[in-house]
Amino acid sequence: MNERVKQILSWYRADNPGVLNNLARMMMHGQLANTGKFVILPVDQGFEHGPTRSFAANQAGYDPSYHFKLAIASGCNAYAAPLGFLESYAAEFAGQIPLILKVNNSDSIAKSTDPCPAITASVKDALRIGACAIGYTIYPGSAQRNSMYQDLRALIEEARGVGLPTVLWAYPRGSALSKQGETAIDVVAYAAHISAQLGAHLIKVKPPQDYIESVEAKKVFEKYQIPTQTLSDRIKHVVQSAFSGQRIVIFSGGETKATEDVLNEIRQIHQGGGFGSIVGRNAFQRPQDQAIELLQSIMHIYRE
Ligand code: FBP
Repeated sequence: MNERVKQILSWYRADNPGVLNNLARMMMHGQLANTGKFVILPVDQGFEHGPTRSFAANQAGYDPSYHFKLAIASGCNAYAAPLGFLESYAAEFAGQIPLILKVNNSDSIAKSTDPCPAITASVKDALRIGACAIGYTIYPGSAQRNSMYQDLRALIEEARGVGLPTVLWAYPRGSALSKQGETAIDVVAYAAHISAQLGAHLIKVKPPQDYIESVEAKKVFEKYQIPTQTLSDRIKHVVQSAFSGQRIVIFSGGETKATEDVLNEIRQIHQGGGFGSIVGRNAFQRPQDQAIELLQSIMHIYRE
């Protein structure tokens, strides 16, 4: 284990050896092993957006085994999904890829202005399938955010008690925010900070835009001339907001786009000090060979 991985683990010194071991398991796996960088495959979009929107583009993706194979073949650090997908093939692929069990999820059939995901799996399920972490989504900005934070507090306590770290999807949305505000730099940085305060071990946010939602925050950005023009500037601010870079912050891929657009974004995330990416649709909606090639090009950038 190299010094960088040891340094990252040292930031989690309040945690027990089980949590540290599971963080190390993810950091020592796949093409980015021993770099302190992450590329994770998340496949909860079937639940979140529906199967047709998620898998019609590459119909192999309807099969849960496909995503295990994709994460393994491309050399990801981990594969994250809801209980159904994971438990159906966890035994077959045991020991081949670290798993992150998403323990809450929300569907988009009932559109809600103030969403609140349901708890859909337990810490016990995570242990039973051999997962190395639980995953949980919060929606800062939703009128229901406090119940998400409170449920999370109990889950983190339970997961930590049995040596499992928590990966937090921090996606600002809800009636307190404009649509643009969901990815505003001030809001994303704030969400990353709340996540760190709540005890998240890995924090996942969307790449922020050059837009400031809050009038009060705008004054401060201006007063201290905090740069927000380039994506790498904004990534830097988000990473700093999560305990001065002492929490692992990774960035999501978003809707499927051209390969060069994905790679340009990754270069800027890397330049800004991001710890990696969690790329779903841009991977599994491409044919398998192209998906592996793209994921490996992303890993190549993070290794530079
Ligand atoms: P993508 O790379 O496909 O954007 O996946 C990242 C992710 O966080 C998924 O885990 C999740 O299903 C999706 O984004 C949610 O996106 P949104 O809430 O914006 O619909």
